[in-house]
Amino acid sequence: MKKNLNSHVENVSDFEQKPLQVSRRRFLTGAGAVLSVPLLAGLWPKSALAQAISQALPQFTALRQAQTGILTAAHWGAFEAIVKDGKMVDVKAISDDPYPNELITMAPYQVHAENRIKYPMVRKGWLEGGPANSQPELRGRDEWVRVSWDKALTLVSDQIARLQKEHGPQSIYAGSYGWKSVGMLHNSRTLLQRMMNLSGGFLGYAGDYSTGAAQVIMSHVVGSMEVYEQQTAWPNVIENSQLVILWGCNPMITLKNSWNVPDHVGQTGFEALKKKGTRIISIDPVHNDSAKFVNAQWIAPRPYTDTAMLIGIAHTLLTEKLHNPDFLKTYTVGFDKFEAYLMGQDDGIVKDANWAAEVSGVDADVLRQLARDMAKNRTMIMGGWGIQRQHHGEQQHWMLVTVAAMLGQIGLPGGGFGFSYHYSSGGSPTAKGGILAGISAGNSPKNTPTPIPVARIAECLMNPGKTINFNGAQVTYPDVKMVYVAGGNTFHQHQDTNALVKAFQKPETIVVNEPYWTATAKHADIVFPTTTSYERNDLEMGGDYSQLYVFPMHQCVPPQFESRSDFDIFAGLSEKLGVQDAFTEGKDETQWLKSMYDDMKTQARAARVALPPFDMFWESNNYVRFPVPEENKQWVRFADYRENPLLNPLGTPSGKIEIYSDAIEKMGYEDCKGIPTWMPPHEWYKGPEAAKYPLSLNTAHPINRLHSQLDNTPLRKKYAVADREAILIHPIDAKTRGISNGDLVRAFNDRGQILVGAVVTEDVRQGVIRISEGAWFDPADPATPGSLCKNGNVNCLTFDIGSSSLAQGNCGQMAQVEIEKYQGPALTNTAHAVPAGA
Ligand SMILES: Nc1nc2c(c(=O)[nH]1)N[C@H]1C(S)=C(S)[C@@H](COP(=O)(O)OP(=O)(O)OC[C@H]3O[C@@H](n4cnc5c(=O)[nH]c(N)nc54)[C@H](O)[C@@H]3O)O[C@H]1N2
Ligand SMILES: Nc1nc2c(c(=O)[nH]1)N[C@H]1C(S)=C(S)[C@@H](COP(=O)(O)OP(=O)(O)OC[C@H]3O[C@@H](n4cnc5c(=O)[nH]c(N)nc54)[C@H](O)[C@@H]3O)O[C@H]1N2
Ligand SMILES: [Mo]
Repeated sequence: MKKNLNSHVENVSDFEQKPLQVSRRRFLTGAGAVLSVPLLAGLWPKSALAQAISQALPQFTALRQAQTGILTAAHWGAFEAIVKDGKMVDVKAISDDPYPNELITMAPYQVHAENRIKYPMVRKGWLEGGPANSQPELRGRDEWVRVSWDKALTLVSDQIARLQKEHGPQSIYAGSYGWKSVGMLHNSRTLLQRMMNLSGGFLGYAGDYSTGAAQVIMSHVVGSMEVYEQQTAWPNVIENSQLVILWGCNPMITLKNSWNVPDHVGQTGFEALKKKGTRIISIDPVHNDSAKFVNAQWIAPRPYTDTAMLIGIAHTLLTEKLHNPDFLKTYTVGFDKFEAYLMGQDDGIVKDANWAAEVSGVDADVLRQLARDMAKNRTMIMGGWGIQRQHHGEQQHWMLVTVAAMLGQIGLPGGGFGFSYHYSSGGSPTAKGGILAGISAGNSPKNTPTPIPVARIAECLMNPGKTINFNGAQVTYPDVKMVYVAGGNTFHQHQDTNALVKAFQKPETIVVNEPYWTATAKHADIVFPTTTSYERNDLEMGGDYSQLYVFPMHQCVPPQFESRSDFDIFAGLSEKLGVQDAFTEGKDETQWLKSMYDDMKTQARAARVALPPFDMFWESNNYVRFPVPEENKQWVRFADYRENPLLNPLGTPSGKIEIYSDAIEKMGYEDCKGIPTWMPPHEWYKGPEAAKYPLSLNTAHPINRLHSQLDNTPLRKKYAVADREAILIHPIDAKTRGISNGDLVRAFNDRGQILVGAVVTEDVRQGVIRISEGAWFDPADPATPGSLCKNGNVNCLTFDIGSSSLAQGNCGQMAQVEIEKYQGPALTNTAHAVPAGA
């Protein structure tokens, strides 16, 4: 079976296509597509092609008779947009979405949001002083000046050309991490990098915010990033798993959105487990929605202590002889070293269930029973990623694999572990057809600098010349003079926002492409107004792992105000930099889409799946759903390794699962050793900081948003409390502080303070507070560092250090905090307001 795309890394491919003419006018009027049904009807069932297509894709002809709107798609699903008088007014989910996501109903509000950036804008200080005298301390509170497109493009291209010449590509950070919108052509980040590669290169990043720690440690332990791999297929899990452990995993929420267009098959898997009555245990400091949905048993540890829990479980497995020595011998290396650690041979500390209970706050008996239940049953451990977005976050997934290896069920039907059941429908069986390749970033020039770990950006800006460890290598931070963001929201994604404010005062020039006045846009010098995906034509796959659908994304409404697509913006900059032909390859939007489609069609033909010609596909206002081969429905991760470890070795140095990694041991890091190890985190309930800040923070991904996306829509009414981001507080913690449901609360520590609205609930463990990531940063007084964020951006409270010398992942899911009832003056939330002059 084909290996899956790494869903965070664009499928990079180059293709030479003969541009074919499709009428541009027809292309732009997506609504006209509805009229073309007779064309299809005329073709069917006469020609051989039509017969081949209807055989391979029965859905393409059978579905979508009663079309009402314009078919498009988003991270939250595919839908038809209803447009009246040039305005998007409503949406309708496609009929075969098994779990339509309410977030699609926000599309009209995305297009017509009040805080759209309307025109190219330049910050006054920068416009008057230029990059050398721009008064960078005014970023985030300066006035804005409207300029023409030509002027804005010239200002930016002049800086790119000058910096390339005077300081080289390392002076321009154009990594631009972020979730942008779906679409294989209008991929803002790739387009930015394409333009930069053609005009001299740029400083990029390594890793991501999602799985920074896990993806690096897993490469050493199982030989691949693992977190973005296809999982044992759902039908196989439903049939064979007797016990499912959700370890820091909230799939019914996180499956709502995907990197590509979601197929929402994952939710049907959990629903099937629930119907069958499969036993499920959720291990999470929060009684999350998934645990409630599947009626799971809830075990609530102290946050950030999962590694200790797992070590305690390992001790029970070993001492009660519940482990599988044959599996460990054949398929793993280094268990003896881990065993010595468990038994305390070096440090004199026996790490049994009692020891783990003392660290994690979970009863030793519960841990012992958990070990026994896991050993007795066919057990699938589904690990989420919040547990690795932590200091020493590498250890959690390493320990999950170690416990799974001790159980010896890896590679068996319904057994082992899976780190992507909660993400983009891992386990949704892979279809057979073609895969769309997006536009590529092209080749990097020879003098391209070494990328920095993505979450070290603020430290990099503050410390040019500093060298850090990173996965056995060293990275030296260059002197960054320009930051270019397209498709990400740095002021949401990054930890320790108040430190970021300072770091963002370092570069000479900051450029942002954005549809909205986010905090990142507000902290820039030059802002290009960008279209939403509903204002342009594109194509996208549906189902990241399943590759089940190909969706057309028809333009629904014209570009709003003076906004332009990222493609047009970078084509414009390329023109000024003299590389326009190489950037566009002489193709317009239509020609790009047709060439991508044709390339995929060729692949599909090789897989014996006939596709309609591009024009017909586009005009049908329909999507393609590829067939799913029966054998893929029973696919088992690691089955081939289990069957023949010599023929199918893992990509690790030993070819086996590495419970001990010689490669890591030799790196000699204090904060990531050769075996999985419990190390107290930077901040936690037993650390010295807990005296002042006793509450442990949980920053889970929001139920009704994608990160910061959609915070500026009416969906907010569903989750905002007193018009701020919600904070979940245990009744006892609330009572001792005199806080009631609905109260305004100030949450604070030494790094920052935020205003949030209280939800008093027993759904959180005592001593834990939850504030979801993604509320837009809105400082009460932008001139005073660390002033109260009026909207509740949780990253004002988190700290900005790497997970360890190994992965340098972010630690967004932890911090010690105190809260109090807010007694200060009434404060208007201005997070979604437009700045002065705009
Ligand atoms: N404390 C804490 N912090 C976290 C996390 C956590 O768990 N806790 N999670 C982390 C994780 S896993 C992630 S992935 C990051 C996510 O961080 P981001 O990916 O930065 O978050 P988004 O809110 O999706 O930001 C995307 C931005 O792109 C813009 N955009 C959308 N479409 C387009 C387009 O077509 N063109 C352009 N130019 N812009 C567009 C949107 O308006 C939005 O501002 O956050 C990380 N931060
Ligand atoms: N609705 C929605 N879906 C999304 C996203 C979104 O923003 N909104 N973002 C997408 C992205 S980019 C990503 S990376 C994934 C994120 O997927 P995850 O990283 O798995 O999601 P989180 O919500 O951060 O964490 C999952 C669970 O871990 C728990 N948890 C946190 N800390 C601990 C701990 O110390 N111990 C234990 N045992 N549990 C803990 C949280 O309470 C939460 O219920 O989701 C994707 N899906
Ligand atoms: Mo993520």
